[in-house]
Amino acid sequence: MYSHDTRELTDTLTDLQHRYHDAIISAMHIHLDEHNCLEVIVVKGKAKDIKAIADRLIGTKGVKHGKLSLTTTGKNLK
Ligand code: NI
Repeated sequence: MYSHDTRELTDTLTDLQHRYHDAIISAMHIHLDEHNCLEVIVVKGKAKDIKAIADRLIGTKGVKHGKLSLTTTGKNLK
């Protein structure tokens, strides 16, 4: 979640998503109110790679809040 009032931040986040286009399957942008935007980004790949992408996006200066949620199709699931 971030404020789109900082144009540079919006550009930075978009640039990052293009950099990781191989892993990013889908992105949804929600205009929460007059200032704040929420982006939900679906990423597929190895956990360590996904964590690195999440850390980079969430760690970008100006991002107010971010959370990584992981799931798996792993063999141990029944
Ligand atoms: Ni928005």
